[in-house]
Amino acid sequence: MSKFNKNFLWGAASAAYQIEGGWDQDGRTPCMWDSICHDYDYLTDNGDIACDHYNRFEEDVENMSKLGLKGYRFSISWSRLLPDIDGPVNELGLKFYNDLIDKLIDNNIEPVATLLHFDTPMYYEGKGGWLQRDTIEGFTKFAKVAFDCFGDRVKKWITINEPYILANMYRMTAQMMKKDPALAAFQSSHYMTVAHARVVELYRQHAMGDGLIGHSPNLSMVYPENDSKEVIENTEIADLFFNKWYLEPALKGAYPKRALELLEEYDIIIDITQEDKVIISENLSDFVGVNTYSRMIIKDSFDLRSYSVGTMALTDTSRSDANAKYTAYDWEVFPQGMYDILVYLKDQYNNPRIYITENGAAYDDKTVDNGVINDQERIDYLHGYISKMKEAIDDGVNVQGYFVWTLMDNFEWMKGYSIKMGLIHVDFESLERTFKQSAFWYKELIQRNEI
Ligand code: GBH
Repeated sequence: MSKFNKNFLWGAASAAYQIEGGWDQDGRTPCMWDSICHDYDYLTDNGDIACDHYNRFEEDVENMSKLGLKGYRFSISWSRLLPDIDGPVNELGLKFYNDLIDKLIDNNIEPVATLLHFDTPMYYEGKGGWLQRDTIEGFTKFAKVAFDCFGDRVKKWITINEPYILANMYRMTAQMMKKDPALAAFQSSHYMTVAHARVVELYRQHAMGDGLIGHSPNLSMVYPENDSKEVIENTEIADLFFNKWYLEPALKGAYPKRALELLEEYDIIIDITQEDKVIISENLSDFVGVNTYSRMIIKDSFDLRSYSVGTMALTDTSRSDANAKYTAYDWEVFPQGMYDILVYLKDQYNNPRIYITENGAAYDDKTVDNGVINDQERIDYLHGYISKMKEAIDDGVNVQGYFVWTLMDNFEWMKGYSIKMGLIHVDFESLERTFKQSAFWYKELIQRNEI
């Protein structure tokens, strides 16, 4: 048994579009996910109601309190707070987040707010979203409103969640439209990087900017499938574009030189100005939020132009290990990856302050007789990953908190309601919430503060 520091921030995470519902309630206007769900035929599910958290947040905070959470990571819906491109603050949207934050604080739960979790408003997305430089300005204005309204009570801020995943959406759209996918991915990711730095700068200048600010990239340790020279080289390149491209600007103030050289070699010419470079170099994050779930095993072929085609073409998790376990998402359970990515961050980035902002697993939870939801597999997953996180802490990695993905079952993007990752089960007919066994397990872990 091994004890955590007494201030260790145990929490759970969520995102606005995945739980709030109330998609057109009280003046909210559509975000890109309303459009993906309503305007195309890809998906049968949508987030119109989701967990109806917008109307049931009080019950949800009470559940968090029963769980003994010390922190809660949520995201602010940009188009709920600012329904129009240059319009005023939506008073009812503002009230919702004020009430949520106050209720959290009343229950001794620290609010940790994410500004953008995949839900860019349509008033920007319709003009090209993160492929357009204008969006940086708009995002900065939104951040200012959020700091003005909530900065007195929210002292940990995450600018952008998983810019790689968002950039990848522009890549896929470009591909469908027979445009240059690599250009779309790298251009959009660059504008997000600049937006992050601008918002960090703004926060530092803000009267209530006395907390911490960072971003939450999705990170995975990369491993070569064999030790051939080509595979080793590809593994370095995968690391460069999957991890370092998102880490170096925020933690060291510049893109890795080798990455910029490769973009040039592949003739991927993106708009990076001198001013961008200055803003990035002058506004480093206070911490890095780590979203991590599995690992990547890198094989032989690599082409930056088709980089990340299919979700995992470059980053295929191999099934070569017969003993490996997989989640319902088909991702490999690999707790050692948690240890390795944390030690990597310590070694490569001079031991930064770290919060695990997402980690958790999808399983098909079965309900047994007396209403008990026995998700032993999720408990095993969490136990394995948290133990490895602790090992890394004992080896000197500066991890200050851990947030389970996710508080309750919710709208899992392209997978709709078919994928369940919550500590709390949600019946999407009655919207009734039920604690899973993993919730009771997590509660005990927090209480004991040891693994
Ligand atoms: C992140 O998605 C997002 O930030 C979050 O909104 C999302 O709900 C969450 O992760 C879960 O997907 O097989 O259990 O190991 C980013 C892409 C794709 C990452 C699926 C986790 C496998 C989960 N995610 N992946 S698991």
